[in-house]
Amino acid sequence: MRVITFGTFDLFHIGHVRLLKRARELGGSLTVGVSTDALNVEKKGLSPFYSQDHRLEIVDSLRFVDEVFYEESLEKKRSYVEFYRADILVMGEDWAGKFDYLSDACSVVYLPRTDGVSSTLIRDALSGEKR
Ligand code: C2G
Repeated sequence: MRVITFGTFDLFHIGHVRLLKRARELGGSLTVGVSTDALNVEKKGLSPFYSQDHRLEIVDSLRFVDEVFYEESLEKKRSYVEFYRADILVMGEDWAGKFDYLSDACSVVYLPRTDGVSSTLIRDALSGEKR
């Protein structure tokens, strides 16, 4: 079974590790779509701290990630699922229900997030800190 998941993976942290590890355990290979800087600006109005090249390289270096690519649009999920021949789409539970419309193309699974950590929390904590 081939698994696909998507994310920004900015300020890479333990929640990202656990999500990707659990996603990989659902199948025999894991493909990860790393959202581009432009997609983040467009959808969240926020430029990631790490560039897309660095985010992609970090995710690609993990032993439980087999393949990476740039996710350029949220609306292209179906074509990514088809192109990478994914059997299972994994998303964090913050997206629960949002991708059920793809269940004719693959299984759609939402995994629980890790509590107490996020890129936003790290960003906010560091921006308030004195050097
Ligand atoms: N995650 C987690 N626990 C956390 C933080 C994040 O399990 N404490 C998971 C998210 O649920 C997601 C993945 O890690 O599955 C990547 O998180 P983000 O970088 O925040 O990505 P996101 O903004 O959800 O993805 O098509 C979706 C887009 O690419 C955006």
